[in-house]
Amino acid sequence: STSDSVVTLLDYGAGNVRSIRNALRHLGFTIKDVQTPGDILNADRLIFPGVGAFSPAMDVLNKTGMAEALCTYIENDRPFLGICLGLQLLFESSEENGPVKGLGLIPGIVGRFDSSAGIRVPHIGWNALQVGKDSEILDDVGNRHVYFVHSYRAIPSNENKEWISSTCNYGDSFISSIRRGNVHAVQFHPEKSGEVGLSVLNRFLHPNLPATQKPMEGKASKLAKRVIACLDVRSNDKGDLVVTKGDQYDVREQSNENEVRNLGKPVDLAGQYYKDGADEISFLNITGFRDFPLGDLPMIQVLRHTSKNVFVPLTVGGGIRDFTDASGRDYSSLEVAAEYFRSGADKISIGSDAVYAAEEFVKSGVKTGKSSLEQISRVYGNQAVVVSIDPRRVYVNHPDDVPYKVIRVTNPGPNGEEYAWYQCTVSGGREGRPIGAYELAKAVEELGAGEILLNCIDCDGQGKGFDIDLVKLISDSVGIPVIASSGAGTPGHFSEVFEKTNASAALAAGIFHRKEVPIQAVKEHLQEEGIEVRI
Ligand code: 1PR
Repeated sequence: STSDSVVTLLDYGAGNVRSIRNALRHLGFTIKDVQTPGDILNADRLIFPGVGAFSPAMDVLNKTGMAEALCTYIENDRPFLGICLGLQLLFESSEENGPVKGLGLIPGIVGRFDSSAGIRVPHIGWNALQVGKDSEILDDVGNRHVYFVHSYRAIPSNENKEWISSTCNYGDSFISSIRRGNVHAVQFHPEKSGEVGLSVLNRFLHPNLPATQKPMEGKASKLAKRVIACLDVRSNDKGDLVVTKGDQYDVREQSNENEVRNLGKPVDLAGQYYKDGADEISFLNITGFRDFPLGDLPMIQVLRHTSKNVFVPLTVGGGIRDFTDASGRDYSSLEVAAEYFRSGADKISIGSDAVYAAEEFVKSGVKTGKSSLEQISRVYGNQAVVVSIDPRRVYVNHPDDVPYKVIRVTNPGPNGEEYAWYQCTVSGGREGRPIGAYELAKAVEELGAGEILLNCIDCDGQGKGFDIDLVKLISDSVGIPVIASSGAGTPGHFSEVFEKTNASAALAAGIFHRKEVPIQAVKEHLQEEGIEVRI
């Protein structure tokens, strides 16, 4: 019957569940949305991708009567799959802005990761599981990594141990999945975990699928270092949206025509990088500072199309700020971000606007709560907000020459200068601002950034390696993950940045676009060097 290919989805409207919809469609299922508690009780199989924060989610579930329906459905052992917050809500309570009462089906309290344990919070990225027996939907996972993004987690105890089907190590051991009968829930995102993640969904949707291989028990691992492919996107002079690439941010050819360099089509390249094993894909709308992204719908289209076939995290940046269009209509940065999330982005990245917000904050010491960064982070969580920094190296002779954090550089400047600071810029490097990358990184962490994308204008497109001094400075100064960017030319540059700094991820553009180094070669090199990566 047709109901064999229908899956009921509980989407209470808190954010992006587009990826899960795309993944379910990709697996050949049609989606029936829950409108009433009765739809839950009548479902043949129910997926609950919790989105947003614990407390507002519980409020909605309680107010609509869905909480009770969910409890009944689960107590009746009906096929259920909770994802991320959809796992956490099954527990007794959460410390997230709480304590807040949960559905209370599983004993235990959901608490925050302890960042004093020397780990970065949020837990963002690919980690392996210790899979127990009878996990069923994890049968194809084995040693392979799955994608997590969360700041809160439930921990194993004597009271909940019979629910646990896998655990994961991050600082301590936390519950990465539960299973009892037909009821499953996972802390990771199967819809963002590539082919392995799709297999988890597929096994939930087809419970009697024979094991293709002997189920492997995963072993303890560390969070993998991520390799990210970045697509700088803009319209060329003919008006086509292209992937371009700068040379120290200059994206025009050094020819008479002075054209915008064209390295391919955004959707095609993103699809290719997904197949090649990119752990994440970033789109930067590099003229977003002057073209309003909602007026310029192509970026939204790029996200919509890409997210249909690409099942790893997608970040989009460029032009996220308050804006008044030609007709006088005001848009808030939150609306711009919301549209990006709705179109398939998992994270948004803020450049220029975060610099202004950080300058204000450093000056006044007051969090107004009004900056784009603060607002988007409050609504979508800090794991969804990346701040992209575009610093330029400025050499100085003495550490106290400027009122910014100065470091001793590994390679002296052109006049033998032994020190430098890193000046932040806005508008794609066109304007230097009175704030350093160090001061900015500390400030945006305070204001709610969940991750830093650390570019370096001097190194961009040079292929001579990452700016190790800069990446070390920033990754040692903040507790959120730092993505090293700009300058990758060889696989060795990736191992260098991971061996010498605390970067959590490394991003490259030119070498991938020009097909000089395949992503797989980078991964294999890192693995040979003993660095944990997702293969
Ligand atoms: O200010 O919020 O509108 O955001 C604009 C965004 O666009 C920022 O994230 C900013 O970094 C980016 N951007 C603006 N202009 C450029 C440019 O190149 N002219 N690109 C630009 C950012 C750096 C990386 C590049 C790495 C790796 N470019 O995206 O991919 O440097 O390159 P490589 O591996 O080839 O060395 P807002």
